[in-house]
Amino acid sequence: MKKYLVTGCAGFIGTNFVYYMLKKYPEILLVNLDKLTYAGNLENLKDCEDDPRHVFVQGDICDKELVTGLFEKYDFDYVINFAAESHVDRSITNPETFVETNGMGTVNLLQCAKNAWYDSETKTWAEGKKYCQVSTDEVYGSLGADGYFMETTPLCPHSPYSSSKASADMFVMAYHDTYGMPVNITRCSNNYGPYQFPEKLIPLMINNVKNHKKLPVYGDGMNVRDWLYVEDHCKAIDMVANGGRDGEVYNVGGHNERPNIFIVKTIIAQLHDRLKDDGIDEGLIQYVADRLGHDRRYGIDPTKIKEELGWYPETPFEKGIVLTIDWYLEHEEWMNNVTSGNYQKYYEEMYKNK
Ligand code: NAD
Ligand code: TDX
Repeated sequence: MKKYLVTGCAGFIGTNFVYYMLKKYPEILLVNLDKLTYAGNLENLKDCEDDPRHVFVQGDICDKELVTGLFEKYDFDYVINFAAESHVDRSITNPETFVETNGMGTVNLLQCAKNAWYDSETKTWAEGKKYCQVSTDEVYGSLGADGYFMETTPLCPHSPYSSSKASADMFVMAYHDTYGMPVNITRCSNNYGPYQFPEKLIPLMINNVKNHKKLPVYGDGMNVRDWLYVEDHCKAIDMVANGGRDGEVYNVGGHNERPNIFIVKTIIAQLHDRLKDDGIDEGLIQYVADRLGHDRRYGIDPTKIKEELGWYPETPFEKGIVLTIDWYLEHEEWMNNVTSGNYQKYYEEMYKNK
């Protein structure tokens, strides 16, 4: 039975990954280490709380003693590091926590994995171990109208978030190049789907549209993101962990580029029709001040993962957005719970000067 340390899996992608893996592998152990920041939500995991294949541990990836103890207890085969501060806007107002979790947290995981897996006397790594870093296309910077990010594209991050993720990627490669640690890095484009915290574009807009709140579109609304349904990302991570070549980076994306305003108008049209609500129309759109340093376009070339591992994005956007809206409509209580309390304060602070 393979044993995984999965971090940050009370958040959006990690939650989806836990369900994906439990469905796929009858025999597996997933030890889920999550600090439960504002973005982590144990309610997400309630459908597997009685499943012995999933063990939840509340804690910080920066905590050396805790992580060392987990390696001693479980003798992991894999580490898959999802844990991160993940919101670009928050990184602009508070960069330090991004350096701590995304930078120092990653280095702590790498060091604990090395201590557990590397025999310094024989200078050998234990068989069958791998460290996987869940990274982002944002480490490559911003594209103009043409071209795509390849794995060979130089790192050129702009925001404090993407800089902290790029720094983490460099440490992962440093552990590979210096100590021979078996590693992979995945760099994925924008995900959407169930359990995404409504600070990110799609769930924020769904929630605002439903409540007839203004829809804050940054700048001219023509920034382009390459949207990927979260389950397709989970599948890619599993394939890379189990079949990726040692020391390689794999880009994950789906040639599914859309300007932000297209996304917002799609959500308006969908909810207008499905809720039969005439209060929902494009008059809700409000163009607001642009995000500082706003990357113009992301576009992934996923040829490598397709050719080497046979991965492809199975969910077209037209289907994925319907599945996503369905999920949020069916999980009104989830949305109410995550948007009560601190969320209101966050929203007022983040959007007051926009
Ligand atoms: P998220 O913000 O929804 O979840 C992050 C999780 O990490 C939360 O459960 C939080 O409690 C936990 N966490 C934060 N700091 C921690 C710490 N110090 N120790 C332990 N746990 C901690 O993020 P997400 O959208 O699910 O993203 C997951 C990963 O995927 C991140 O590494 C992110 O950079 C990467 N990624 C995200 C996207 C996207 O579109 N969301 C795209 C590409 C890559
Ligand atoms: O209110 C908004 N209005 C708006 O116009 C918000 C929240 C966003 N936007 C724009 C900014 C971006 O161009 O929408 C686009 C998407 O924004 P986010 O959802 O914040 O995502 P992004 O900044 O692209 O980063 C995401 O994808 C890559 C994730 O948050 C990262 O964790 C991931 O690495």
